[in-house]
Amino acid sequence: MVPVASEADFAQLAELLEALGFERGRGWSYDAGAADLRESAAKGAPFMAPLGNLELVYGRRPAEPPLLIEVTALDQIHATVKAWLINRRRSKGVGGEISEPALTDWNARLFSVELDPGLSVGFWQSENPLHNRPVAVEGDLSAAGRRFAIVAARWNAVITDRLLQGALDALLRSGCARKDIEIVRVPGAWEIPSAARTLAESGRFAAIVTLGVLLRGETAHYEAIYNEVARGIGQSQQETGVPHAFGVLTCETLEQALDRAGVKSGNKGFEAGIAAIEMASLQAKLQPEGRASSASAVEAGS
Ligand code: DLZ
Repeated sequence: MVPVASEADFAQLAELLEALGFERGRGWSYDAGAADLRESAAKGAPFMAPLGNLELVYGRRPAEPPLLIEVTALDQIHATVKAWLINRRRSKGVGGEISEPALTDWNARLFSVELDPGLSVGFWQSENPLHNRPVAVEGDLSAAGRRFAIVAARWNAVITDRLLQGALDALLRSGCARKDIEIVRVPGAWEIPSAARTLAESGRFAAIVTLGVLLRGETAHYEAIYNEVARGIGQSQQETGVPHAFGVLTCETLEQALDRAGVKSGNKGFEAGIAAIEMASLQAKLQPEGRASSASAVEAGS
């Protein structure tokens, strides 16, 4: 923690950070000569970033400028700060200098903003795309070269057809070839697990997308059917090792189901398609040999 030189600097930095979208947290302040005999007034203002880290540095000379903020979209931040400085000059008549982003000697690009002589902030972005990324194995969102099966119920077809369109959209736009998608229609949600299991056991698919709609108001034994469908899909996934994306909606009304099938709040079929793509990729990465057994090229015998 380094104290800011003056109250004016404090205000300027706070204004800049707020303009960049930092969320202001609950601060603190006390007056000079407060009961515990502090000599001067002081205040603190936390600014929160969605993702933060703490970096300890040893063996390097102090950074220049000493206040450095690491960002993930340097050029965008540069444009925003530039616009903020122009606006500030117009509205308050105060200046400020901004440098162009330039390479540093630590494999990063950096620009600095001088709000006042002696009050500078630097913004930087690492040139290494893996810098500060948490170490995690993640699936990619590419469906190219993999086979997928979609099992869609015909019951409530006005909605399941929309879910199917959404799932197809996700697969095709992520690079899956149309020939590598098998669509299977079943009478109702009840029949989804057995068809999904047969497809999974065939070993031909990298992932299965399951789509259906159960309406509480119109379905006798709603809970029993839903539990069995969810259990059956989950069991098929666990016992075959093939990822099954769950796109079976459970809604109170037809209107609510339509909203979730693309009318208002996104398309759950699309979301299920994306989940299947990610899980197919992840599954392949988690194999000891790191490759999918259900790639379409392998299937085609090429
Ligand atoms: C019978 C029935 C009912 C009442 N409701 C639904 C529903 O809301 N959504 C759905 O997908 N299927 C429904 N079904 C059909 C059953 O899932 C199943 O297809 C039939 O009972 C035949 O086995």
